[in-house]
Amino acid sequence: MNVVVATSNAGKVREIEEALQGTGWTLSPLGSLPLPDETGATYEENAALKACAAALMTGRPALADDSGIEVEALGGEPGVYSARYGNRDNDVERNVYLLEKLRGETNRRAKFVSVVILAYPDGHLETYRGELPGTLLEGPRGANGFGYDPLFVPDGDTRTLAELTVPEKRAISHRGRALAALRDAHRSGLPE
Ligand code: ITT
Repeated sequence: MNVVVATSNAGKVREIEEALQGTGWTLSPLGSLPLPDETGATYEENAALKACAAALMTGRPALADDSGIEVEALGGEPGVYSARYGNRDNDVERNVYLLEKLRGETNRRAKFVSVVILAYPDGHLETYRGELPGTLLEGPRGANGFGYDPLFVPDGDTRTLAELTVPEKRAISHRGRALAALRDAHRSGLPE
C-alpha cells in the first residue's frame, strides 16, 4: 500500500518511517501540498482534517498524527495547541516559554498524547491513540527528537526523550504506541 504521510514535521516523519518499517508499505511525503488549518478542538478532529485533506488531494490513503503535551499544573495546557504554544515560533522558544510558565512549580507531571489517523480516499477513517506519562525537568537535556523532548523524562527512565534513539523512543512513546496499534490492526493482512 502506498501511504501519504500528511505532516510537515520532520521529526514525526522520522518516527513514522521507523515505526512502519517492515510493513511493506511505501510512505510518500506530502511534498508541497498544503495542510489545512488545525481548527479542531481535539487531536482526533485535527488528525482527521489533515489525513482527509491529504487523501482527497492525492487519491491515496493518508496518515496524519495530531499530538501534544498536557501539563498537569497548567490544567492540561498546551494540549492540542502545543505546536503554537505562547505564539512562539520554534521548539527552543516554546520550551523556554513552558519552563517560564512552570517556574517554581513543584508538580512537574505531564503526558504526551498522539492520535494517528489513516484516512482512505473513500472517506473511511482508522483512528489510533497513544499516551506517555512523565515529568518535566527545569532545563533541557539531549539533542535527539523534537518539540518538548529535551524537557520530558518518561516514567520508568531517567533520560529525556531527546536522549533516546528513534527506536528507543518509539518503543515507549505516545506516537510509537498509536503506530503499534495501527500495525496490529493490519497484521493479518497488510494491504500490498
Ligand atoms: P503537522 O501538523 O504538520 O503534523 P505539527 O508539529 O504542527 O506538525 P501538531 O499540530 O500535531 O504537529 O503539534 C504537535 C506539537 O506537540 C509538536 O509541534 C510538538 O511541539 C509537540 N509534540 C508532539 N509530539 C511530540 C513528541 O513526540 N516530542 C516532543 N514534542 C511533541
